[in-house]
Amino acid sequence: MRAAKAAVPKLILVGGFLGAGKTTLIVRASEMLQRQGVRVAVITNDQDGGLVDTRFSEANALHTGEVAGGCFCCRFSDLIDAARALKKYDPEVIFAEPVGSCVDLSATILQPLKARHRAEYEPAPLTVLVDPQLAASVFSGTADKDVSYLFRKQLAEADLLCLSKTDRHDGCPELPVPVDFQLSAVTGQGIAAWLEDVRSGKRVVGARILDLDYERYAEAEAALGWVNVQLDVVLRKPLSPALLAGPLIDEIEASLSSAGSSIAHLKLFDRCLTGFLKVSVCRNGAEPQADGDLTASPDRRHELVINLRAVGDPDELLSIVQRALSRIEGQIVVRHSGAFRPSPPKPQHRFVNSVL
Ligand SMILES: Nc1nc2c(ncn2[C@@H]2O[C@H](COP(=O)(O)OP(=O)(O)O)[C@@H](O)[C@H]2O)c(=O)[nH]1
Ligand SMILES: [Mg+2]
Repeated sequence: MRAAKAAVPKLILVGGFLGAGKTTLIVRASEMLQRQGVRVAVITNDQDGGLVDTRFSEANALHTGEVAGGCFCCRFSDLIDAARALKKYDPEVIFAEPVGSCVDLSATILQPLKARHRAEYEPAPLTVLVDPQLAASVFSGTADKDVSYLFRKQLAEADLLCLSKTDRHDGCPELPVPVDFQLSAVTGQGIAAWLEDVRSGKRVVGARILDLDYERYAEAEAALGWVNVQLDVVLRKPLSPALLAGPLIDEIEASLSSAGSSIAHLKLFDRCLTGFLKVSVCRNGAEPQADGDLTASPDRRHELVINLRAVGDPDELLSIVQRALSRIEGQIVVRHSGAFRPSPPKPQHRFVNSVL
């Protein structure tokens, strides 16, 4: 008699453009699963270190691994290592969030997982999350051309297409592909149904493989400037995270807008002993949205992480961030500072056909 096959963790990749709501959805979905007794872990990803997403996931008490310094496709073996490092928590579900400018995840992540790692992980269908406002600007022709290119490619390879932030929008924008779920991480709408579907094993995983021109893809990614900064701050006078992070994000947003730099995602994480807060803006002129503890008491010591992705020169973007930081009254120790354009993607593996 054959021994029953041990259950392996479900690896759920949640893709979608910068600011679509991937981290927020993962945190909310993780809370829902944990309430049902399901063990969950998260893997974040970025081209650089100093990640808001990692700190936010950890602050929400989730077991969190990180692949930093390159996207999952270029660092596939780091993704596997990160998943293995999480095994000590015996997760039943691992959410993995690829870099928001990444495409070709089916060919470079899902197929290699199916072909080589099925005994360890069960990949779920590729979820692509879509911000309705970005979708509307792409399909009305008003979005940046490189952003539109990446966005359309992401849409084209989705196994499951989900619309995010439905609490803020009435109805569904016209999309060239059908929407599977309409989700809100604020009200929880649609999340249970999405989780049931994505965990069911009923859908083909990585059913679509893109026909992708890597030069054009590299050019579109390189149009974006990337800034990651991580600091320890000791304020002269105590402030709550809301009163430190709020004015900072307002000032950075205003400077980017007056410099004519189109924001893809500007996010700021602030943690002190009294609480934590993430504030973020996904387009110029938008009101910052906050997740975390808005009522935390003032404190002098803060850990600040700022991640900015915007169309523009990375050094100019970094100066804008530094100018805003220079107005903080207190001592600052810089733990990490990076400003660059993403380098051309060179996937470790690339399958041209879907693996059965
Ligand atoms: N109103 C609303 N805002 C959301 C929702 N999901 C995410 N957001 C906001 O959208 C911004 C970007 O979310 P985030 O999860 O960081 O996006 P990511 O870059 O795709 O991981 C944050 O300010 C979130 O608060 C949602 O369902 N409703
Ligand atoms: Mg994120």
